[in-house]
Amino acid sequence: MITLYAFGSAFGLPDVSPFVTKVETLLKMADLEFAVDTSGFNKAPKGKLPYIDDDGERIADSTFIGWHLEKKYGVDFDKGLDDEQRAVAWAFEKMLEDHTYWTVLHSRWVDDANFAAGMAQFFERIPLPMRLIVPRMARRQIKAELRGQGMGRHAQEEIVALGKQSLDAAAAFLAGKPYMMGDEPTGLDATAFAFFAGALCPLFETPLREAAERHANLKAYVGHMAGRYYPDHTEIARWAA
Ligand SMILES: N[C@@H](CCC(=O)N[C@@H](CS)C(=O)NCC(=O)O)C(=O)O
Repeated sequence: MITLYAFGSAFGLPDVSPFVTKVETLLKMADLEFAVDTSGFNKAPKGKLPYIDDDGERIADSTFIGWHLEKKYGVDFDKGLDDEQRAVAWAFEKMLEDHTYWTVLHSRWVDDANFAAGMAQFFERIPLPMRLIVPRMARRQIKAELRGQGMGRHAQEEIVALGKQSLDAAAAFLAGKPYMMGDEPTGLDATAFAFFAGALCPLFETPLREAAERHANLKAYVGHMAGRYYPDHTEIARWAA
């Protein structure tokens, strides 16, 4: 039995974390049965979500989870791709996860209005008295991580310009195709869907959302990925319309 440790659905997104959504989508792509548990953050092996428990084996980090599923269940998320295409898929995946991610994180956590509308509301789920302490602590920690990674040292307009460049690049690469790598979904689509849906989330007032909304193909892609893997999440389909 596989258990996916997640934060939980919010803001109309399957999960607040794009990395959790990525893993959930990979599990759906692999047609594997799994349960979602939103109470595992305190026991996360690497202090982050997602991680999974697969019959007693714990695997942390979305990339290692993907590799584990491929190895244990004989899945190839990049089936049909040649070596060059696999290299391109890897590069796009890591652009979104290790670069674009920080621009999205900045827009959700540093901007006061977005924090109040988003994460501050999410933390309302935490029981008292932790609810009074955790949001401020978490925000301070995220700001420190943004600074440590380097993105947080840039001016707001510079961060937006970097995020926009990634979204434009992804939309240009997607042009004329139903999925990122062609006619069939591959592992990259789990990441791309998670990040594009997060960027399009209307709750957050950010130039990154405007940049994503300008790409009709990116919106349509989020719509048909949601229809295929999250038919019950009708809100995403609305943003994509
Ligand atoms: N490289 C990790 C990234 C996971 C990650 O950054 N998770 C964030 C949420 S989006 C997290 O758990 N943050 C909590 C923290 O840093 O305290 C993966 O691919 O799974």
